[in-house]
Amino acid sequence: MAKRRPSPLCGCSIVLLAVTLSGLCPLRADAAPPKVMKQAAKHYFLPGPAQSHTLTVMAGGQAENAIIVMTEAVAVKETGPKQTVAKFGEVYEFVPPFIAVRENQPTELTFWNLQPDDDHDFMLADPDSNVLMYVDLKPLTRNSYVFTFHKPGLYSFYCAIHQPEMSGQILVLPRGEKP
Ligand SMILES: [Cu+2]
Repeated sequence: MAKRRPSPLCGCSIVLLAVTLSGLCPLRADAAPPKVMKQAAKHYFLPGPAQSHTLTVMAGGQAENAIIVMTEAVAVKETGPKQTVAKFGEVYEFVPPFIAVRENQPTELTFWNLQPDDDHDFMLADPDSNVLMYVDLKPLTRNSYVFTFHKPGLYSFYCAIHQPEMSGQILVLPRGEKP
């Protein structure tokens, strides 16, 4: 019985789709570039008047959408795997690491620090790597902020303590565009 050979067009389409998706929806952001890390001030701050044309962040208020972002322990000294921790150090990640929001749509992000004994932080940079805000995420806390992005584009966020792996991206879509 003759076997059906897969259509070469089909394989091509899958590769094209994968390339397109990897460009649009990276599963993991790159490490914070040096320009961003230089701006990792010792103090925490929210966006001020200088950033208000790009992003508004409020500690509370009305939102049209709500997303929970958790800090997940991938490999830690308490639970291992020991060999992984020995090789990589303790490894954490933001879950989800990729978020899509709409321009001018107030979106509440609530950060759950799930670790009982580890601090994390959240540093957000605009598409030109200018840091817009920097806040701490204490162990076993929930921190909510309402974000309103005023400019479409790809923003990056980082935990400055756990670089390079604890990073993510926020894609701000133009208001009328469906993802
Ligand atoms: Cu961290």
